Amino acid sequence: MIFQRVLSIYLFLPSALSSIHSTHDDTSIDCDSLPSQSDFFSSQQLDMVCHHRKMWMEEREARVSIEMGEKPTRKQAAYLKAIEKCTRENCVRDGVRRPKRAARKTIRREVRMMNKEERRAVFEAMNVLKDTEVDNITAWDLHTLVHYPDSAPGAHWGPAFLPWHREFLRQFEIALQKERPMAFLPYWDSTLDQGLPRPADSVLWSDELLGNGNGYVKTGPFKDWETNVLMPLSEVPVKRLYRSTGGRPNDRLLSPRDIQWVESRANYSDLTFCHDKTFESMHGLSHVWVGGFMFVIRVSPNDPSFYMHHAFVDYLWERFRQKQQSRDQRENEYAKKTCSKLQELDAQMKPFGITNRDGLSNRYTDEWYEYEPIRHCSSDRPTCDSTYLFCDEKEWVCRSKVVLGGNCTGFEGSAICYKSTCIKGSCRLPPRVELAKRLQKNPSTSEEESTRQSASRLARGVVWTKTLLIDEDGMGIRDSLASVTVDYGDGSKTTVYMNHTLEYPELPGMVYVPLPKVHGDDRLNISVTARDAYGRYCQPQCYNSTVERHHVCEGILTLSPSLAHSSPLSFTHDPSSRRFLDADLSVHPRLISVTPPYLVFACSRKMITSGMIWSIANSEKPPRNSEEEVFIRVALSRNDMDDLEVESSSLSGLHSWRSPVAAATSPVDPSILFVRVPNPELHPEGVSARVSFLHHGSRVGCIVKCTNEDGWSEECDGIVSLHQDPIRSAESTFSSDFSVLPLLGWKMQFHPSTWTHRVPYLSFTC
Ligand SMILES: *[C@@H]1O[C@H](CO)[C@@H](O)[C@H](O)[C@H]1NC(C)=O
Ligand SMILES: *[C@@H]1O[C@H](CO)[C@@H](O)[C@H](O)[C@H]1NC(C)=O
Ligand SMILES: *[C@@H]1O[C@H](CO)[C@@H](O)[C@H](O)[C@H]1NC(C)=O
Ligand SMILES: *[C@@H]1O[C@H](CO)[C@@H](O)[C@H](O)[C@H]1NC(C)=O
Ligand SMILES: *[C@@H]1O[C@H](CO)[C@@H](O)[C@H](O)[C@H]1NC(C)=O
Ligand SMILES: *[C@@H]1O[C@H](CO)[C@@H](O)[C@H](O)[C@H]1NC(C)=O
Ligand SMILES: [Cu+2]
Repeated sequence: MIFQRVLSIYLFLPSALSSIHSTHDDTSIDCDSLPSQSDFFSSQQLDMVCHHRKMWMEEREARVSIEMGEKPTRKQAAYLKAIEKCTRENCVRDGVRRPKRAARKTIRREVRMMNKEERRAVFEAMNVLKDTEVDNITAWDLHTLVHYPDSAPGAHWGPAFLPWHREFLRQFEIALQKERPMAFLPYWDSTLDQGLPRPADSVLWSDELLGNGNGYVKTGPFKDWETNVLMPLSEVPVKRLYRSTGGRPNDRLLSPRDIQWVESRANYSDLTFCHDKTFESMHGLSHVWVGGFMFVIRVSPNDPSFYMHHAFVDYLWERFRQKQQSRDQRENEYAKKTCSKLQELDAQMKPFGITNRDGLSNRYTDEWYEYEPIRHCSSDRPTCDSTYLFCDEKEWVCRSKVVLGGNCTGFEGSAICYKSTCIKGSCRLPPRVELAKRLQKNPSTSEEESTRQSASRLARGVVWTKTLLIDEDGMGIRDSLASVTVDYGDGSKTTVYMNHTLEYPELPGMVYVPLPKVHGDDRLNISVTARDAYGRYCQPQCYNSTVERHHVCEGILTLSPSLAHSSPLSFTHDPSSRRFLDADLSVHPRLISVTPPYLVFACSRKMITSGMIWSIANSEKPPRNSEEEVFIRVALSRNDMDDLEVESSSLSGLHSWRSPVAAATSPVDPSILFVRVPNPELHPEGVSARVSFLHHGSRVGCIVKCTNEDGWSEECDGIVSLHQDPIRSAESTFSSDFSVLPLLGWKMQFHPSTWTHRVPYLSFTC
């Protein structure tokens, strides 16, 4: 079989683009008139597929590749052309043919079936492509660019979808093999994950395989991969690999039933889009399930899981070919209805120099590559061939293992847990090992000790900020193995652990984080990361005060004394006041509120919204105060009078209190006194007290001012009224907690330079 060469047409050349507009006979898409019934999809899923299709068509019209540079440079075009040429010649290195016949054919294995060397070769090759720049664009990104709709207008939504991606994948595989001859394209059989209690807990999304799936990819072989395009549909600019595996409740992966359907189609027409929406739409499920870059067709090859998922789709197509078609049919049978001219059998497979028909060639799997099937287990052989898989003896199938901390409900007693054991529905370490771990982290890494460890870094002083770790159910984590690590950027790090002894207004899940004090023009970037009790990556979210919401961020804090250059987080140098960070103590005790810290961590595999974060804070209510007495603040400026005493007496005559002024003065502010009065919580009718000053037993005449709610002050008689109902209380800040008193009146939310202070109701000048 001879490949037709269509000459001189390559990526983004005007000639390639000009034909688009005459061939889009299929772009008016009405997502409201979809077939309502489908054996496979819910109506939401059908709707989603339709909108993806629409988006892709619109992007094709808009020629979005301009965001990556309008035209490939000569060098970039040459790179891609060389790969394509090499693909036809099945070469390993430029012009070098594979040495032995036996070594010519590539075996594609499931990603969990690779051995250590293969994993290393594949992941290294992928990283080389990511690190190799061709005129300022990485080789990896050039492949992604080929997948853009204006480059590949016929790659989706029609019968050419399968052959186009077959060719695209093989070119990519050649690119890998040029870097590491042993490499191949692994496939991701998502049916291995689909039957798990929670597929996002699969070991696939762990350090050893594809890295974490919750948010920025910060673990595994692709961690911190940069993309040269912003992630679409994101509220915040994301330019690194990003996922949200299983983040939305209605998404699913491919099921054995889907596979059966594919394998049982009578002919190619029945498999492809125009006659049946199922296969191409089905493949979209995994895209959407992974989320992030995978969510949008155009940019999905940014995520290596794209290639592995598509290799599975290609494998399923091959299974259909082997089962339902003769050799001749495989190369010639095509869809009767082609949806668009670009999808026709003999149309050019843009941007490649071959036709769609060439993509049906038997050569791909006769000569170039084949798929190694997964051997499922049986009662005779109740094992699977990978440490990442286990045998589900209820159904005699192999499934993916689940990571430590993952959900294994219903699989107790099986080998479902990777390097751990299924205990009460979750993968845990054996109790003895876990206990040892808990003991081991203490005391060498307790807060005090670890702070001392990075003493050099923190020599100039420590400030404390709060952070919050949120679990699967949107609640604060309480496990003392959960930790936060601060990287000071100079090689020193501190790890602090969760302390589950909490006192209001400390939120459950809260951890204090030590940060270096900054002075003058200092500006420091500090990276903060968190792990849950099982060591799993937690995705940081930062508060944006403009939109008053938390958004995904990279967990980098910029510290500076000036607000303009600082992350707007609250901090204090005083360990005894850090408890009140993010609290508003300028209001009536019943109205005291806590905001979530600037930096929080979603350790969940589900989406954690800003609303959920705020509801954790809002659900914490101040405890009711049942002490007999409370303190109010009184401001006093005096003209050198020693031996002054302060007195308060309730108007009901039942209570009176007297103290030397010196003993009642605030330790931090000499102009403030703390004066004892009855607790209004215990007196529903309210409390009124007169405050006055005495010198050697006789009352001193002072000028008294009363400052009301909105800051207006006027002369008054020194009587203050307190009430449990905030609107009936003249003085609204009072407490019986000694540790709060110096902070009473302060609203300690966000950056300290924006904290506000409320003056006491009573001010005396004596
Ligand atoms: C690559 O980027 C550098 C710096 O932005 C620029 O000077 C150079 O012209 C670019 N090269 C090409 C081929 O675009
Ligand atoms: C684990 O998954 C099962 C089934 O999906 C679910 O009912 C259960 O609530 C999950 N357990 C936990 C701890 O999330
Ligand atoms: C494909 O198979 C279906 C169902 O068996 C049949 O109705 C249809 O005519 C076939 N199409 C072609 C092109 O053979
Ligand atoms: C945990 O917090 C409590 C109350 O704030 C404190 O007394 C205790 O020392 C803390 N424990 C550790 C290990 O830091
Ligand atoms: C800190 O990060 C900001 C924003 O990412 C960056 O603009 C700045 O240059 C960094 N500063 C230092 C000292 O690294
Ligand atoms: C906060 O959100 C606004 C509006 O989306 C955005 O313009 C701004 O850049 C964001 N600020 C930060 C620090 O991310
Ligand atoms: Cu695609």
